[in-house]
This record gives sequence, C-alpha cells and structure tokens, in this order.
Amino acid sequence: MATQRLFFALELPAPLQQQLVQWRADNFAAEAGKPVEAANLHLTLAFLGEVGDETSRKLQLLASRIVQPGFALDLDDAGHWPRPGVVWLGCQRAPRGLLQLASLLRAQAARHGCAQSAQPFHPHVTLLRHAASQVALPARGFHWRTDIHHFALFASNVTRGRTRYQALARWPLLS
Ligand code: 2AM
Repeated sequence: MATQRLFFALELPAPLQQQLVQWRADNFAAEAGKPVEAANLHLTLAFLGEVGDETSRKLQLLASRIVQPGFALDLDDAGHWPRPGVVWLGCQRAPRGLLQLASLLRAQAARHGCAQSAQPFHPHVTLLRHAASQVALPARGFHWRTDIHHFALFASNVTRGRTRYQALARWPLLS
C-alpha cells in the first residue's frame, strides 16, 4: 500500500517566512545548525507519520468539519532542544484556539492509528535542525504577529536529499 508522510500544520505567510530567515541569519552563527528553508517554515499541529490513502481521506473529512474561529499567533519565544537538535520559535502564551485545534487534530489522528507523541504539545516553528549541543539564543524582545485564517494538511517529500512540504488541502477557520 502506498503511504505518504503527512502532518497538519499552520502555514506562515511568505513575507513572514522571509523576515524570520533574515532574523535567523542576523542572530545565529552559521555553525549553530542547518537552517530550514524559508518555504518550509511552518507550525505543526499534528504529526501523522506514514499514512495510507484511506486514513488520509478519513482524517481530511474530519478536518473539513472543524468549526473554529481563527486566532492571532504571536511568535515571541525561542528555545533549543538539544536531543532532537532543534532550535525553534514559539509563543510565550500559546493562543487557546491553537491549542484547541491541535488537540482536536491530534485526538482524531490517534483514533485513526496515528500514534501521537507522549510529550506535551509545544507549538513551535523549527528554525534550525542538527543544532549544535550549545546554541546562543537571541535575547527576548523579538515579536512577530500573524493572523491565522486556515490550517492545512502537508505531505513531506524528500527528493535528492532536499525536503519539500506540499499542501494537499486547506481548511478555513472562521473570521
Ligand atoms: P519538528 O519541526 O519539531 O521536527 C514535518 O516533519 C513536521 O512534523 C515537523 O514540523 C516536525 O517537527 C514534525 N514531526 C516529525 N516527526 C514528529 C514526531 N514523531 N512527533 C511530532 N512531530 C513530528
């Protein structure tokens, strides 16, 4: 059976992706880690793993029935997880709408056999991978705000060593 590596996520607008890439270049040493490409900067809501067509269809149907207001996302926090080697941007206070949406998608995924991490959900945008064991983080005080009007299902494809995320479907949040 053909499977795809899928995840639900929030997209970031292209101008914000560019601003984050510039800020990252200005604030992190080249040896800090491997930068995630601008177009790949996103915030994962629920990771599904390798999923077959039938499960994908069911989860998309459930996603299409979600009725929830949009929310403002404030990116004003950063951190380093040495174990997975990730440097991330996140929120000092995650919006309730974001937590509700992620919680629902994660519960639906789990009910359809997509095992969810036992770790508490920590919304984040991965900036660097393969991060060094010690990374100097920029001082707090940075802040980007973006209004979230939809969420999406992505497929992760690796071709010739390069990861690309392809949006398979998008669903609106209420305005
Ligand atoms: P990360 O950025 O923290 O690595 C596509 O790989 C997306 O799914 C990434 O945002 C990644 O999170 C997330 N992801 C990959 N494997 C995961 C896992 N086992 N549990 C939760 N999220 C995962």
